[in-house]
Amino acid sequence: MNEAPRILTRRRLLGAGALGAGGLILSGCDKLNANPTFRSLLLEADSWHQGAQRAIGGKQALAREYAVADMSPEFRVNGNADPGDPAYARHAAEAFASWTLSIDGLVKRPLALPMSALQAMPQREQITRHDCVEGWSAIGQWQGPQLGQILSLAGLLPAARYAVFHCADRFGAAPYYESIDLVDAFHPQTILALRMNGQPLTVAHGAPLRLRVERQLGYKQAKYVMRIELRDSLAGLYGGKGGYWEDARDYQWYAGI
Ligand SMILES: Nc1nc2c(c(=O)[nH]1)N[C@H]1C(S)=C(S)[C@@H](COP(=O)(O)O)O[C@H]1N2
Ligand SMILES: [Mo]
Repeated sequence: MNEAPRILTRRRLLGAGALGAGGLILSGCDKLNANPTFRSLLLEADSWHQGAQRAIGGKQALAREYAVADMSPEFRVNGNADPGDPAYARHAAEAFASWTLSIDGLVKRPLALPMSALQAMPQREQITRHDCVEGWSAIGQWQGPQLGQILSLAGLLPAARYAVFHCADRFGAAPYYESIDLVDAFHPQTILALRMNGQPLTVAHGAPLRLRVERQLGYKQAKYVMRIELRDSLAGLYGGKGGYWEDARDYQWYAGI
């Protein structure tokens, strides 16, 4: 795994058959699984071990999706509203044109995905309710590629059990991070949202991309995701509890709603 990450361009993705012409927008739970290119990508992906596949069967219940009319007129900003980091600020100033998302750790092919590649992948759109433990909720629309298809491109090694999201922001000295297991990572509603309510994600809501893992609470919805690391264990990473709030305040790691 000392291999340099591959930059996946739109052309390369098209060559790999990962994308339909022009990319496609999907909504509704299993359209993506019914999509032949996506299915063959998943089936061909040697990323996947049988144990995990079995574990996923029956664990794919969907979070409720809402109609456009249900969308909240205002969606609160919570936690950090800007990473305030110079490298991040430079990327934000150029609309993340030279920024890449890193996928590394227990993968066969470490990747560096530019925005153009993420935007060219099949997109899932979903209107869901975000529930914060601080006692507020908001219904918003999210759009982006499914995390599962990105992990399939990287190819998981058999030991991979968790996806860790490393964020650009911190609280004091502690970086914000979060993690989920592979059941949630390959859940159809788990996306890396590039857009919110029909617009590119703003800095306050987590630009250039944030995790949406819809069956869990607000603090799992990591903003400012810079790097996704595949690990066999959460031990030895920061406080060892799998997330910033889990370490700092003993919040539950599995924040099921
Ligand atoms: N990187 C990062 N992600 C984060 C947070 C944060 O401070 N930093 N706050 C979390 C919490 S507690 C909530 S409720 C939501 C808030 O998302 P919003 O600002 O888009 O409403 O983001 C979550 N993800
Ligand atoms: Mo929250």
